[in-house]
Amino acid sequence: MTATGAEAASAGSSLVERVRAGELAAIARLLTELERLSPAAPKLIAEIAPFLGRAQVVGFTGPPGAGKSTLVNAYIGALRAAGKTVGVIAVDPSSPISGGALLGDRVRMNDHTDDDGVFIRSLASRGHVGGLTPAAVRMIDAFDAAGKDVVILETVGAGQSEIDVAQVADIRIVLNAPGLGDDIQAMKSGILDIADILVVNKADLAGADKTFSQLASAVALSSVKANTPVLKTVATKGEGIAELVAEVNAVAEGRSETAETRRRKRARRLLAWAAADLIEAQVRDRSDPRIDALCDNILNGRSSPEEAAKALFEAT
Ligand SMILES: Nc1nc2c(ncn2[C@@H]2O[C@H](COP(=O)(O)OP(=O)(O)OP(=O)(O)O)[C@@H](O)[C@H]2O)c(=O)[nH]1
Ligand SMILES: [Mg+2]
Repeated sequence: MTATGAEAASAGSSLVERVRAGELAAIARLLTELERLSPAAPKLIAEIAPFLGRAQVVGFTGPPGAGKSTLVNAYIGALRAAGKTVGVIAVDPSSPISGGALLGDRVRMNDHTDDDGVFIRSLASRGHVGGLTPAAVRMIDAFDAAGKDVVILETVGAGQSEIDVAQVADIRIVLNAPGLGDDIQAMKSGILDIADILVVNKADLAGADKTFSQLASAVALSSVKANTPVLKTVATKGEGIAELVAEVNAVAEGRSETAETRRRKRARRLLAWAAADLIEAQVRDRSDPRIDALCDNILNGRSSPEEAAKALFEAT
């Protein structure tokens, strides 16, 4: 095997040094180590820690085939034009509906495959030590350490684990499109609630106005934040992308959080989920007279489940 110039130059450097120098093979390796939480991962995580906290994480979530990858492709174009480097994590839904999405995502983001400023990585939605969301967060950190200005997360808003992943984005774009099993009722409940920006993609198709007014009324009626913008895009033609970039910037400026705060928020979310899982398992399975007594209280109407849970939590 012959070493390339970059490899020869970096022989002897640590993996993280090579990542910092922008070596693509090193970035790929770091992503893999952190994704799998390999034996080397804890040391790598410690090594990259000083370099973290710059990247902005933008999530694109929506039903299969809504045009997420096509929109991401166009959005990357706008970011590159503004001189920003980009890492993409495309969570493969492994769903029967959009089977082959892994390949599909790559094809739709094809404009950027020869650009060293864009690194696209697929993430299988199953089989991660400790869960999909922590794996995605570690990969965000890997891209952050590699100096990517923006990390894009593409997830299908289909199952709970994908909605969880979508939630770790700093700015969440939820898109829908006409002609996907009809209306927004088809969107998994909970997905609209996480939106910072709503997008009706495929605005060139008949039915786009209907989708738009459904989303607009969802904003007016539901738990979606009342001032959530609703935009129209035609991802295939790049229409509406400048407006989308402007909205993302407006949301980011409105928050005025530091990147460090955003990282802490992500960590807290992971902790909350892990704690919820742990408590669930313990309350469900552990043999404990205190838990039995609380169950009795619920059964005989002395306390609501919420009150019993509070009593349990406060006692621990
Ligand atoms: N007419 C029209 N078609 C679009 C538009 N955006 C995307 N498409 C098409 O919609 C299809 C699905 O696009 P994708 O970008 O792969 O959608 P996706 O949401 O990433 O799909 P999955 O990753 O499989 O969930 C493709 O054939 C696109 O060319 C648009 O604005 N207008
Ligand atoms: Mg896609």
